[in-house]
Formats: sequence, structure tokens, C-alpha cells
Amino acid sequence: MKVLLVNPPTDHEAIMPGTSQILFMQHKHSPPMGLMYIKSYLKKHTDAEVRLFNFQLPDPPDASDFKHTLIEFRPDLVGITITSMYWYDACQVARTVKDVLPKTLVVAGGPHIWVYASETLAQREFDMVVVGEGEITMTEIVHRLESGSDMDGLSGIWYKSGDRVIRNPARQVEPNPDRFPLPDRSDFDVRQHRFLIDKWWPAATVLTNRGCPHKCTFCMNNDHLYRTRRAESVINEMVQCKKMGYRSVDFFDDNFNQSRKHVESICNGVIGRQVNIPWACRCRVDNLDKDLIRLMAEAGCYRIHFGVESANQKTLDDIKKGTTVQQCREAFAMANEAGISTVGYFIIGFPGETLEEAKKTISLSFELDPDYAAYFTLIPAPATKIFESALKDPAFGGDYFRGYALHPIPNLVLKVWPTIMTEKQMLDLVRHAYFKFYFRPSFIMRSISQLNGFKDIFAKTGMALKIITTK
Ligand code: B12
Ligand code: SF4
Repeated sequence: MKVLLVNPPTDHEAIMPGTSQILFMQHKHSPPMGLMYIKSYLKKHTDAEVRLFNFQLPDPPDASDFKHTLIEFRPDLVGITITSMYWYDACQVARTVKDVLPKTLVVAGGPHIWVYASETLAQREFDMVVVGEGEITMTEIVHRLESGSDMDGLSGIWYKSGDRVIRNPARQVEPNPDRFPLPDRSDFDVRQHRFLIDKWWPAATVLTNRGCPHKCTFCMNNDHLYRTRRAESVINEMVQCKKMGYRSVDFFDDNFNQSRKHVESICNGVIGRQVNIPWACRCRVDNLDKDLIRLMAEAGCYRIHFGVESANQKTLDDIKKGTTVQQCREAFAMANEAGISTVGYFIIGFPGETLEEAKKTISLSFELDPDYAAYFTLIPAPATKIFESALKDPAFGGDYFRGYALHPIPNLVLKVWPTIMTEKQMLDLVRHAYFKFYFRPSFIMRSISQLNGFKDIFAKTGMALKIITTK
């Protein structure tokens, strides 16, 4: 049995209007963690020969490389990971598979499928979708195919049977993430992965938990069951990455500091075992205090990303963020004091937000003085509370996302939701904020002093040009 897992290309990705994506321009080259987890689980629990084809590399393979792999490897099953940003590209991949190998089973999974399972199966080229976590479901699919059994009752899948779509029961998320072996990093040249702001690269992306118990209304966090890995297993992964040549670790958890105990055990373990590798993480501004931040710094934390979102307490309450503006100030101050650099995320255009309030958010971004700031216009995303509210407002123009899921088009332009401010006001604010933040003499001087080779100069100049030229 041969399985090919595919991370689709990004040639026709959906477009965030304006300058919102600037800080993440190259980050789409992060390794596909979902597929890497599925691959290692399949390798452990089946005899299948599993390969991973990754289109999302700085020097990406093209469609003819992919066709060549299909012809040479002849997979029985192709599994494609799909986020809504790359839905059109994912459809192209599936179509290529069916053109070259019509009998190969094409299975889709990933965040887009969690929302649009039936729309995906409405496309001719998909045979099956996996809704939810894929490790165990994929393994069971392979076992059934190997033994010639049908898919009757296999939880977590929907599939086509003739003209009918069979919807099997949902699969519960795995309560113990340590059941999953470490993600398989063997397919990648580690040096290829680089986030513009990484101080030490290559940086390994590592997940220490899954899920998030919060219910922020703008976030599509599909599985709220929050689960942590054992610290020992996380540390083993850090050690493994270091041996592979990674020079830092980027914890990709949505919410690294949800459990203080979890953070403490990772930090204490890292210190005790003298792992000695710098790391970055994404934290909420609550759940932190000076002792914890000092411990994190001692354990190698060099950068924290904070979701500030807004400077207006009423907005923070409305979006159910569960944080206060004061906590934002304290979190940045504590990180600064501990010598940890910071990235602040700020969102412009929450429903009901006035121009004055949005300007306050931008002022706060300067007051907090993060090392990097990322400004976004609010894009109501499917399966979020804000999207549900936007659908009730005729000004938003209806469920264009479902239309896209049914009839994929290249480079869909994502929609903002103008309630009080106009779209132009939001886009202008974000562009000006980027301009003001990144063209400050102090920022330019610091960036120049930290330039790290030609690639870095090229990437940072590209970012600067995009800020200047984007309308
Ligand atoms: C890291 C991350 C990023 C990184 C890197 C993205 C990348 N391309 O690698 C950065 C910071 C750049 C980023 C940016 C954005 N992201 Co992002 N990101 C994530 C995050 C936090 C983690 C992804 C991850 O590694 N997950 C861990 C793995 C194990 O989970 P997984 O990928 O879902 O895979 C599991 C299942 O889905 C399933 N599965 C997945 N693929 C497959 C395939 C098969 C065949 C099968 C059977 C199963 C299967 O099995 C896997 C294992 O259990 C997720 C949130 C989350 N917690 O997942 C959001 C998320 C993927 N991002 C999202 C969004 C919206 C964005 C942005 C648009 C945000 C923005 N406003 O700019 C941009 C888009 C950038 C871009 N062009 O892609 C959404 C996607 C929504 C959607 N409908 O597709 C998510 C889900 C966040 C959210 N809660 O809203 N992101
Ligand atoms: S925004 Fe962050 S804290 Fe809020 S639900 Fe999403 S992941 Fe959790």
C-alpha cells in the first residue's frame, strides 16, 4: 500500500486585502505539521510506504515534478491537507491525481474540511474527507483498504458511494496527544524553513499542546478541548531537532501559556537537561507573571508573540478575548524587563469600531513598543461567531465563502466587514500603521544592526517595498 501526502501549492491563494499579510510573507513555508504527524503515525501503525510531497518550499516543485512523482510512485491513496487559503490550489492537485491515476483514492483533510466537508465532496475529484484529527482515522482507512474492507462505520470520515455521500459519525479528538509519535521531519531540508523575524534559523516548529479553551469570536478554533503533551516528550523533540541541525524552536501552539504548570514543567525540564536551544512562543497576555517570564527567559525563551487585538476594553469584552488592556501593558513590560523580544498582533475593524477607537489600537501598538507589530484588518472567517454575525448584515454581502467552497476560484479576495468604518479607512489605517512602525529610525537602525546575510537583506527589503507600494 502506498500513500502520498500532499501540501498543496500557494500559487492561487486567497488574498488578504491591503498590507495585512506583510509580516508573514515568507512564513507560508512553514512545514505542514498535520501531515508530518499523520506520516509518523502511519509509519508506526501500518506497513504502508508513505511519502510527503511538499509544494510549499522557498524553491517549490512544480506541477510537472508532481506528475512525475505520481507516475513513478503510483500511490494507492493521496491525502491532501487543506486550509481555505489554498482551496483552489488543493483542487488542482486533486484533479492532477485523478488525471494521472484515476483509480487512486483522493482524501482531503485539514481546517477547511472541518468547515466545508460536504462542499468538498461536491467536487468530482475528491473521494473522501476526514473531518477532525487525521492520525488515527487515516491509519484506519489504510487498514481497511489493505484488508479489502469497506468504510462502514469508520468514524471521522465522509465519503462517496456511487451518487450518495455517506456521513459516518464524528471522531472525538484524541485526549492524550502523547499517543502521537513525534512529527516526521525526515522529508525536509531543515535550512529551508525560515520566518523573516527568526533570530536563529532554521527554526523547528513544535506543538506542545492542542486546542484552546477560549472562545474568541473572531477565531476559528474548531476543537476547544485543550490538551497538553508531557514536558518530557516536548523536550525529547527539542533535543531531536537540535541534533538535526535546527538552531531554535518555534512553539506553534495557539496558546502556549494556557497552563502554568505545563509551561513550568517544560522550562524546568529544559534547564535541568541543559537543552540549550533558544525558543519562541505565542502567549495570551493573562496567565503570566514576573516569575514565570523570568523562568521562561532562563529556559531559552527569546521571543513571545502576544495577541493584543484591540486597545478598547469594550471591544476586548465584545470579542470575548477575556483579557484587559492593562494586562497587555504588563505582559509587554515584563517581557521587556526579562530581555525577551516581542511581537504584537493588532486587529483593525472589529464590528462597531469607530475610526477613533481603531487609532487608539495603533497608538497602543507604539506604546507597548514590541520588536515587531503585525496589523490586520478583521476578516470574518468561516465557523467563527463574527462570521455568523456578519452574515446577518446585508452590507457584508452573504456567504461568499460557501460559494468559494462550492465553486473554487483562484485568488479569492477575502472580505472585510465595514460596520462603521469604510473598507478604505481600515486598509489605509493598517498600511499607515505598518509604515509608521517599520520606517521609524529606531527600527531601521536595529534591523540594520541585526541583518543576517544576503537572504535577510533581500527579505527585509522586499517587506519594506511591499509596505510602500501596496495600495
Ligand atoms: C501555524 C499556523 C499558521 C502559520 C503557518 C501556516 C502554515 N502554512 O504552515 C502562520 C502564522 C503563517 C499562519 C498564517 C495564517 N493562518 Co494559520 N494557523 C496556524 C495554526 C496555529 C497551527 C497549524 C498547525 O500546525 N496545526 C497543528 C496540526 C497538527 O493540525 P492541522 O494542520 O489542523 O492537522 C490536523 C487535522 O486538521 C488533520 N489534517 C490536516 N491535514 C490533513 C490531511 C489529510 C489527508 C487528513 C486525513 C487529515 C488532515 O489531521 C492533522 C493531525 O491531527 C492553525 C491553528 C491550529 N491550531 O491548527 C492556524 C490556522 C491553520 N490558520 C488559519 C488562518 C486563517 C491563517 C491566516 C489567514 C491568518 C491571518 N489572518 O493571516 C494566515 C494565512 C497564511 C497563509 N497564507 O497560509 C486558520 C485556517 C482556517 C481555514 N479555514 O483554513 C487556522 C485553523 C487558525 C484558526 N483557528 O482560525 N498560520
Ligand atoms: S484567539 Fe487565541 S485565545 Fe482566543 S480562541 Fe483563538 S487560540 Fe484561543
